[in-house]
Amino acid sequence: VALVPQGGNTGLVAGAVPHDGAVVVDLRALDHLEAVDVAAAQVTVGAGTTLEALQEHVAPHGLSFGVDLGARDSATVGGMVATNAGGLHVVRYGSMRSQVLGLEAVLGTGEVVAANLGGLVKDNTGYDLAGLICGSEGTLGIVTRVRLRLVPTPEERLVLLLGLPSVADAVDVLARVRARPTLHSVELMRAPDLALVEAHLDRPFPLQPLPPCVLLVELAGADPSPDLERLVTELGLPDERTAVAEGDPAAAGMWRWREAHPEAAAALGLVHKADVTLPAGGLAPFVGSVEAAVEASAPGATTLVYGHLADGNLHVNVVGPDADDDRPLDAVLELVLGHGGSVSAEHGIGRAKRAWLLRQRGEAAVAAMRDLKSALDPDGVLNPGVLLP
Ligand code: 2HG
Ligand code: ZN
Repeated sequence: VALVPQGGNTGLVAGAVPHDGAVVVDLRALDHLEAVDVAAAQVTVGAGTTLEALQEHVAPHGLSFGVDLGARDSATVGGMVATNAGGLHVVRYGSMRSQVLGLEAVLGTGEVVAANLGGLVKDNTGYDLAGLICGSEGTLGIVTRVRLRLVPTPEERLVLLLGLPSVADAVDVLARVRARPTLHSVELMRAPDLALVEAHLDRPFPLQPLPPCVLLVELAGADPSPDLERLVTELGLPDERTAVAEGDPAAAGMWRWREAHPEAAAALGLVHKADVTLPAGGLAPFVGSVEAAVEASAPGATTLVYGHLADGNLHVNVVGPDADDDRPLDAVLELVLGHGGSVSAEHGIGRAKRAWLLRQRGEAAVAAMRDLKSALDPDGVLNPGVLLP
């Protein structure tokens, strides 16, 4: 019987959607939290633990989890491992794979594999099974427990909004801040999309009139203020082009503008989603041409572009075309490949992007993936139809 592992059901590439009589394996009941190992700054949790429950569990110890994302109240650790989730702080801590020290998973054979659940930081004894299962989208094993690395909670957190004339200017700012150890996030937003978010949230954005391009920069650490002051002085922007939020509630208020982008798109209708990475040099040309590429195949469509600029990761949301009309997204992904990017940055391949895997990775890599799949799941019962074409 085909099995479809499912966590918080927050995936965006249909990787946890059952088809053809497949049975959903709902993992949310595996939500046990083991004691935090403060000396090692690690914790073991069940796969069904939500990101928010994990964050709340470790916070009293002055520790945080390195991955954060908007769906924190429902996304589960197991799903985040299976999809190698990225989120808001990849520039500082890396994506999910960088946080996973070990895991327990049930393979397609029924065999239970425990890979470094003890959390040894150094263990050079052969293949990295935890790293392999991370990002395998439920096709090699069903994750049941995870040993995670934790990070010290930064003492202070500052969120800065910068209004800029263009995406090229935003990429210049990125070059100025990338080396700062306080850097936690650099997120891109644009005026037309912010206007939609303003309508959705029914309040005005802090910078008026809306600048063509806005960067949200989060700096955190023992004292992030000098880095912030240096950046603001170097950029020499007029006062109405910057806004600063200090501390948690105010910072979360700033983040709301960025996190509400998917909701604002969904309020317009069915959203076609692309989650792509571009090399730094391709970011401005891509943003400059993506709307025209969509318009050519779907006249009148609304295109939102926003994302994690520091990772080269942009989210393109297209509203207007019918559910089964793949042409606008195909145009976006062609453009991405033309710029040397990736058709999936952090959401995975799922069912939605399967047709693109060969183009992205090439025959030899996909053949090696198939060989791994048949070794660990010889009967093909784990999430068939996901990831591999
Ligand atoms: C985000 O960064 C998420 O907001 C979702 O990855 C992006 O819905 C999307 O396209
Ligand atoms: Zn994202």
